[in-house]
Amino acid sequence: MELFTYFRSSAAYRVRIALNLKKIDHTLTDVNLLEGAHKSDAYLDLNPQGLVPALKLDDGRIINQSSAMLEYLETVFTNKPLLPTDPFDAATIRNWCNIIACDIHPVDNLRVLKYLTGTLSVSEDEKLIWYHHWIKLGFDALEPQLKATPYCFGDEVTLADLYLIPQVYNALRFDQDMSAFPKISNIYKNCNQLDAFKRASPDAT
Ligand SMILES: N[C@@H](CCC(=O)N[C@@H](CS)C(=O)NCC(=O)O)C(=O)O
Repeated sequence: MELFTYFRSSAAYRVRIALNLKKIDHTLTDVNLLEGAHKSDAYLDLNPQGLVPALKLDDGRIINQSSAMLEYLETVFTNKPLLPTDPFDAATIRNWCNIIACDIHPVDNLRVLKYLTGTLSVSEDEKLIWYHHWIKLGFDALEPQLKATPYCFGDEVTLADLYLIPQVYNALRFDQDMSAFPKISNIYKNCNQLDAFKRASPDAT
């Protein structure tokens, strides 16, 4: 399959980790967000929202939205499960994923930050205050819940780790103070020891 990706896209980073963990044969095609490649007619044919990532299956069908991609990969490629079989445990992990995917990432996304500084003429300092506020609110909720032994839910990597690590990478890039989040910081360190996470990192792609 082919993943349309941008190295710093947190949503694409989640899917890159899954493709690596599940050892799925794939290629990465760069969509340069800074050059506006996601707004080209060719890319809008793939993803009408003009957002990265998009996943093209081997038969040419396209999946948009990283959560839908991860659900598809989890259903079809069962060699490395990323959710436990217990329904309550799986719901707990999805809860953590959604804190990141629904409540942190959308308000700190590139287009939102650009809207703040462009259309609303917010200063760079105020933009950072906005960014740090929403990250802190989400991480405050996650920190007491996560196990960090050594991953989010225990000794197996789960979907929660695939959402958390890209969000922490992004937070560090924006100089987030992580001192109140020792468990999140440990999970970040532990996951980044794993080859699948290393190869998916913006630093490696
Ligand atoms: N909910 C979407 C979010 C996708 C998204 O926001 N992608 C960002 C990069 S992480 C993007 O393409 N941003 C382009 C822009 O903001 O202009 C998903 O999970 O796929």
